[in-house]
Amino acid sequence: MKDTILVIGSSGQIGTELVMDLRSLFGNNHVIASDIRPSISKELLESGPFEIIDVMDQNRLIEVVKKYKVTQVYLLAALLSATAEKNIELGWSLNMQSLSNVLELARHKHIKKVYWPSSIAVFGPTTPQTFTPQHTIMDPNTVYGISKLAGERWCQYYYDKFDVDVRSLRYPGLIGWKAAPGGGTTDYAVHIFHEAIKNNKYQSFLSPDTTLPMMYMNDAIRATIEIMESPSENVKIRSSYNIAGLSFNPQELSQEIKNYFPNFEMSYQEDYRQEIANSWPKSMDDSIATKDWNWKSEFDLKKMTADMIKNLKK
Ligand code: AKB
Repeated sequence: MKDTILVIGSSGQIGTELVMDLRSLFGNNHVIASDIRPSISKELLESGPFEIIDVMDQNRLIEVVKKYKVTQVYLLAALLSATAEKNIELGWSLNMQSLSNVLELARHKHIKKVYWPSSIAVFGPTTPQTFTPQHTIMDPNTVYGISKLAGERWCQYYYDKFDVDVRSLRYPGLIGWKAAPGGGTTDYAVHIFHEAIKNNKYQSFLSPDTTLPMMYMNDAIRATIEIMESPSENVKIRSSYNIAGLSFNPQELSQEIKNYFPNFEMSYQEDYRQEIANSWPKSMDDSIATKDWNWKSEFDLKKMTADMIKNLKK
């Protein structure tokens, strides 16, 4: 039997792209998009099923899973780092309850497989910041990071105790042109492209030398589908895998953009997000993902910038 996939949080930055790629692999009617708000992507709404779901409502989740005979869930709904710092109770409850609801669906055999994203935010100020290892100190000091670390432990727990087939990646900052990011500390790396094209200038809320791990969306979607499609025995880590793409700071990104817009002006005005960024790694060691399921990123700064500008200009 062919798998049927439910993507929860499909109107966001990752979901918008992931749904379309999954639909081309599994067939349009085998990938159900869902979100608490409608998608702004016409392509997504017209190419296959879409359901309004509040992920906190377990009965509604079960109803949709039964309606479409869903076998896999990709849970993307979450409050990201910057937004969660502004609303700590909602950040904690949404990020934890949504995961718990989906893991429970799997424990009670309504579904067979779960994808849930973690983040580089699981690391904290005393984690080694360069080439951060898979297994190291984890002392997150943001609500988002704390919820992601707790979520990783829950994933491992459900795998160990109930044999739930859950898979996860620690996403770095994600950069794509199809949909806007929503409330993260790494969002500047998307906004800068839009502003460069529209206004030829950008004010960064992170300092020029704030290096963070980042990844182009094409790589992130490929990594997500690759880990979900890997044979179960290759997925040896059931908390979450480090994955690496590229690392850069606002100054380096603005230099690269200047190759396309020579008069581009960059200014800097740090805000509360600087402190969040300061607590995160600068680069990641993803050698275990490479060893276990053959992960390798393809986009460097030059290739990513060229692709972003080409597509946004259209
Ligand atoms: C954020 O900035 O909150 C996210 C993340 C790194 O998980 N992009």
